Amino acid sequence: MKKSALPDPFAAARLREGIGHMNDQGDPVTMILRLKDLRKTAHNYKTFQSGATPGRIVVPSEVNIRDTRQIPFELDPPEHTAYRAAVEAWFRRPLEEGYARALTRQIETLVDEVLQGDTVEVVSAFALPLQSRALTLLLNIPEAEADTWIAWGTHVFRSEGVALDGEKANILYDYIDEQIDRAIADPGEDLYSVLLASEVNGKPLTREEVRGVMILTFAGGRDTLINAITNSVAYFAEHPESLNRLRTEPEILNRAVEELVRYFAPLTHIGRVVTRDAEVCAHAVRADSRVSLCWASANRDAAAFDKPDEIVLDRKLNPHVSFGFSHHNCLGATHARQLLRTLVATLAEKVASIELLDHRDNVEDLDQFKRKVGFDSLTVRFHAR
Ligand code: EMZ
Repeated sequence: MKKSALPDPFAAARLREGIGHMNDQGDPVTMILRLKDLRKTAHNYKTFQSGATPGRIVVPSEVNIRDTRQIPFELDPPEHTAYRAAVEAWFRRPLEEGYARALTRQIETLVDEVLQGDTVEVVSAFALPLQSRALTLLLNIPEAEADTWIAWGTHVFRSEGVALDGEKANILYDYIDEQIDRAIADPGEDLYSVLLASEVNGKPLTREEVRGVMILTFAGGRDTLINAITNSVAYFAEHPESLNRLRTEPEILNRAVEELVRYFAPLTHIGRVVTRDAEVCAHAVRADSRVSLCWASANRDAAAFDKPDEIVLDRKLNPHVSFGFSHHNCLGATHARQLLRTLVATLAEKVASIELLDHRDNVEDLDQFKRKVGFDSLTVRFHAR
């Protein structure tokens, strides 16, 4: 098997029962594995809610390390609709020409850097700086700020050996508080200031709500993008023919990125809390229990995808759910897509081949399932064209 492959650990259970079980810190999760059931559940926010105790819809649950509600992620309609509308335009800025240009410059600079160097550890010396520098564009603040975030490491809530590290989370919360204070004292054109000046239903966002949007912005797009970037580099290392193809057929770029994102499913699943006794895929679930929408499994559902375990670079019909589904579809998706398209185009343009030298897999333990989601480390050598 190729080192860049992400096997599908859900295949048998998806076919057999359509659900899986995970005991997350004593608060079990029924995982929904088929695309059709997942879509139905995602639509039904009255029975399967996001607006539960903050942190409880995340798997692993973050209830012990977080009190702040992430917005709009941990809200249901109609509240969700109003908050989402208030932030939507800002998160579409990646489509603006100036933004795209700045992103291209960042990515070209970094790719030129790694082409100069000898060996590169992709997670810490490529994916993390790339994700962090690009985030300064999303926040509209100076690029130098990325150095602070790079020093935090790849995940804001996790550290080596500790899945949920409360002390590490506090670094982020304190940082965001300081930044909010700064924006109150000296408002600018950055996301903090824009949120502080925003209104929902005729009322300004509270400080706690601004924190909620900012925590989501930092946490939601961090390890997910790092996984997507690192997995892409590993894939192109083992598939130089795909890099070549993207060079000669640039028109397939958007499809290729969607397909990589489908296959990688950088976020395995997200939960919902059940509000009344109900059923998923003909299995009973009790009120106040948890279910999860397993994007990673649904993306390999043979009922929806031809050759689900293969990367078909120009896949035409691709209803993947890597960015979620229904009203909660990923707020950062425009940014993520723009970043990945620019990255893939830049690699195709500048890189002849990538030598994969060493790797350590990042495998999530989901009790019944072990899922490789990416790499803890990936050492490569980039060769210029
Ligand atoms: C939450 C989540 C959002 C959570 C779209 O996903 O991402 C996770 O990485 C964070 O830990 O808090 O933001």
